[in-house]
Amino acid sequence: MKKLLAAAAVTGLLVGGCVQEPELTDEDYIYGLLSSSSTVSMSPLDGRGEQGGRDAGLPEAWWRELTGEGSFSVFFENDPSAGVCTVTVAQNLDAVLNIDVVHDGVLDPGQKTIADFRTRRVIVERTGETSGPHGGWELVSITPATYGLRDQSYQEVFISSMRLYLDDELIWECTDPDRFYLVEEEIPTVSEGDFLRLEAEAVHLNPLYTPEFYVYVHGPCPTWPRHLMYDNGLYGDRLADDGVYTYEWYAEDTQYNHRWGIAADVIDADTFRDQTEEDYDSGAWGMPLHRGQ
Ligand SMILES: [Ca+2]
Ligand SMILES: [Ca+2]
Ligand SMILES: [Ca+2]
Repeated sequence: MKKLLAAAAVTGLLVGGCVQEPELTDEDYIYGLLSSSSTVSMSPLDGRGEQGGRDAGLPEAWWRELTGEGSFSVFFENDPSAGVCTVTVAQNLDAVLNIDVVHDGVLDPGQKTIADFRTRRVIVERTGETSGPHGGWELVSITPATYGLRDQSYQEVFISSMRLYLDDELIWECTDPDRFYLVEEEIPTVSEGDFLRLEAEAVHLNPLYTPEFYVYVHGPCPTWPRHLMYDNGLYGDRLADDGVYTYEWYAEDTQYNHRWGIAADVIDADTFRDQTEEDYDSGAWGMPLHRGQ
């Protein structure tokens, strides 16, 4: 049966080359541009991190494992015939949280279900020739990607700010995930070896524990693409207990198959208390980075 299907697919391709191609609409071109763009794509944040960590109360090990990514959806916020269009892109993310809370040197994780939704808004413009790639449509600006639970009524933890410093100079910040950044001029450039500091804040709508949550950075970090951020006045954190979580490091290419980008990721302390309850709660913001020399 599989062979028959494959043969039919090849035949279809051959026939397709002989018939007149249907004319592509602006919507088709924009979908093609956005779905193939590494700037627009949104990482599943499934990179591994250092195990344990310095703080008590953390699992012995945890990582997300992707089980399925929904189709890449685009929602047009206005008619592209004007030549400028704002588009929301969205993708479901199905995964499991592998989590081992028993500190015994034996990796024996439980699993919690992750049903997340990722979204980002973009502005595209028809700046080139309509005969060019993607019908002349180009990506002009993007918002950060926001990650959250598909059932938003259960989400209690959210990232509320991110600031990225290079050599102690602020190179990118966000306090509103609906803010647009020009792709050419406003996406920060990071090279291997750069001295970086990420600061992030988060909120908990219904805190039960102290700490309320844990904050992680995903990016070109040392050895692992994910690290715990600190609000203890150490490891680059400027002020203890001010709600600003910090990680400071020299950029390294440890993202394996992931693109060059950075994210702040908050996980509810309740999620980390055990490895059995279906209580996964997390939110994140992510931005691509330009890769320097
Ligand atoms: Ca264990
Ligand atoms: Ca702090
Ligand atoms: Ca729990």
